[in-house]
Amino acid sequence: MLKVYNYADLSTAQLQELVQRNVDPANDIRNIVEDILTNVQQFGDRALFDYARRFDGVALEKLFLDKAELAEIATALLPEQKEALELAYRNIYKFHESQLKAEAQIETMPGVTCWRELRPIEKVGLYIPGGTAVLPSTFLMLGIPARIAGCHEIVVCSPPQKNGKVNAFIAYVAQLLNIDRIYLSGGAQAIAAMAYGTESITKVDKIFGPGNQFVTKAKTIIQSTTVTAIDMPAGPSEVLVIADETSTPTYLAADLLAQAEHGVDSQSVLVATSQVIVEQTTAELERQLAILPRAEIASKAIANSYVIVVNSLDEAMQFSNQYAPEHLILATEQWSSITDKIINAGSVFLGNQTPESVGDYASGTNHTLPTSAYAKAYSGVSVDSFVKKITFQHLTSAGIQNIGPHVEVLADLEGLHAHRNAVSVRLQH
Ligand code: HSO
Ligand code: ZN
Repeated sequence: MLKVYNYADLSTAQLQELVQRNVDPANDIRNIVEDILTNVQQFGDRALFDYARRFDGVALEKLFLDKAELAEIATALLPEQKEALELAYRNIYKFHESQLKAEAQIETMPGVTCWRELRPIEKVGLYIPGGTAVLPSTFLMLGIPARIAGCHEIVVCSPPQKNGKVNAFIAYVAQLLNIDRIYLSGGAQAIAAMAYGTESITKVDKIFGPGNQFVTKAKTIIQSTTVTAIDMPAGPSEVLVIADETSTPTYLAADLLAQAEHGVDSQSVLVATSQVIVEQTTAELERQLAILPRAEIASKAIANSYVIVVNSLDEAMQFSNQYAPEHLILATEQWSSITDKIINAGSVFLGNQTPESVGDYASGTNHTLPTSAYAKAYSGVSVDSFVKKITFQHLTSAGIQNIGPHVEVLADLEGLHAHRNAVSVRLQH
């Protein structure tokens, strides 16, 4: 059951311990992952076939599914399933499209103009996990901004099911995104394939997507050893819910459990100003948990979760900013009075009618978000994650006359004569 703490009674050390999570539990798997990376780098496709046999239990005939095969698999969908995926697609597309904005050209002084232009990252790799829950929504969350950004090549890897295929929902999303090939590779080996390239998989410039601790470890290793970038270091998913006497315990319990069912290492934190609400929520949580199909996973996550009782919403925000949650739910009618106090959070859900689930699937925001307090410095995935912003400048002859003498002085004070000269030769006539 949920442990309950009183904020006022917690020492700084205890607080620090409570907000601490994911202190690289995956370090002990480093050797295994490094082995996989080396094998894929050395043996390419052959290693991928081999790992599919060993880890996914399937003897693949070929490494990918093509457009026709994906279309055939997707015929299994019911009309309402297609409709829901299409609605999610449209909302996510609409919201992300608004992120593509051209910036103004700025004349910093007469004749000197600076600006930035976006260019897509040419080749991106999307990792769509298989695991205990297959998440076609993650495919939408990564594929849509990649398409909007205009990435030239989108490589998609997903672990094969026992029948050597991918799940029908993943196949349908591939159709929506106009992706014509899914590589049947999962785990650290898929990350290695996209980072190094193999005979059939293109080496990409940036890899996106969540995964288990092997995937995450592989991503952090390739980020520091190759020029391939990653979206962000991903840890177990988490939610922090702020509640007061205007909250509804049934909703609170449901939101905490929605997070908990993701994985045994997920964390759900309730920060409440009302002891009564806490008691009602924990009772409700027991009731709802008992009938969840994924109760076994969720109850382990709940055992790893807690409640903090605070004196005010301000105090709740203080704790939340220290925790820096991936998802923050302000489950109170007073939400608008505290939103400007939010400093650290991945994505925020305002009021009692805004469950995290809507953002996980379909409201339009991205669900690939910074976990493990990375929200202190990272943003969630967006179109920005798929582009580079290149700066440009142009000087007219009046511009170089205006700025040149000052740059000569600056070059002099740094003792860089060739720098000064590059300006001086232009000022002489
Ligand atoms: N809450 C997860 C995303 C997700 N939920 C996918 C359901 N499907 C991480 O933001
Ligand atoms: Zn979720």
